[in-house]
Amino acid sequence: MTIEKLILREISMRLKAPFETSFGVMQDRRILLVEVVVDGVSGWGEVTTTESPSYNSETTDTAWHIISDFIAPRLIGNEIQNAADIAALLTSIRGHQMAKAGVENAIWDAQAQIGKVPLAKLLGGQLDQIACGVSLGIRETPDALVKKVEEELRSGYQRIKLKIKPGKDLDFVAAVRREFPDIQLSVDANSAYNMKDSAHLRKLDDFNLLMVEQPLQWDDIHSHAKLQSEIRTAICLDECIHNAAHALTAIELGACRIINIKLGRVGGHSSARQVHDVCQRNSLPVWCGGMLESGVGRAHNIAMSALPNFSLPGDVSASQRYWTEDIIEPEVEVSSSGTIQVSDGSGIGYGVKRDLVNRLTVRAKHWNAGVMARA
Ligand code: OSB
Ligand code: MG
Repeated sequence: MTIEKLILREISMRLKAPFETSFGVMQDRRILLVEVVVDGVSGWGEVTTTESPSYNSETTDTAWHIISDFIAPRLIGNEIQNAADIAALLTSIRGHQMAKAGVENAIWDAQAQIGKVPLAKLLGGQLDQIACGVSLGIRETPDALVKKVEEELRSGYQRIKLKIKPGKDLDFVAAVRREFPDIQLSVDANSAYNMKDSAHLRKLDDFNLLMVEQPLQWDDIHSHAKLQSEIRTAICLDECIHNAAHALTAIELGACRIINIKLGRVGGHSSARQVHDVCQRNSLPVWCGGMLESGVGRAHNIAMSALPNFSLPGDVSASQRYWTEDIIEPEVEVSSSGTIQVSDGSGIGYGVKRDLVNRLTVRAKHWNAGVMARA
């Protein structure tokens, strides 16, 4: 396969409602889309950075820089056998997993289309439905949160995750648990606590939570191992895990009992599959995390979630929860039992609405094999 063209676009999309985490509020998303043309076929990927370096060290602008100045020039015109070979071509670029993932995933989509197979199948996926949960941003009051949970449960979602931060934690979790004693409930701190808070975090043990996600520093696996030995609630690592070696480190240290896999954070489908496999070999369940993606990233998340060890509901929910109009057709829909059907169309299995993407585009750059980059 020849990588003939690469088109990098920044689109601007406004979330229906602001989303608050311990590191800040997001609403106006700046999303990079990558389109590759491989053997005449267009494949699409999404760069899942946030606008500021608050979730991890990348931003929309660092990804634009790394793709423009390093990844696109390195790949354009290359002959490859398999999208799984892309990561090896990019090892001289340290870090920047989200930038790499956006490009690698677009090539996976193209390869699946060339082979006329669903991307989920090309990746080794076996599930034809995936289980869905929702991630709820921090609210003003416990009452407001309880109302939101009720609404999401009515839609059928199988697991509710609450964002927490110091000062907005135990009361909120207690209120939701009191109202809904039997639901699958978890919390996500996005690195808002440290080991001095361990006695406080131990109080979460009262609420029969499925997990507490990434309570401690974004890059500190060792402290999570200490904390896990002091609390009963299962720790799930998100921010800390960038590749399969990190996953193995966390497992061997006892730093978590569950891992959340995000395609962007680990650098694309091939690395995600390696993380999945390490967890499966060690009997750790995984689930698919979300980064408030547009439909393109969401479609990739669905394809990945068909792998067999995705045994817990993911943060992959309906397009409609995020966007007035999503950029794919059909939009992602969730059944009344909280599942998404894995598409059996080829590639990501959803069409990209080019007219809408063009209207949302604020900047674009093209590379053609044999021709210099054009703005
Ligand atoms: O930690 O899972 C997270 C959104 C942005 C950054 C980090 C996270 C999140 C979410 C949103 O929880 C999940 C979703 O896409 O619905
Ligand atoms: Mg998280």
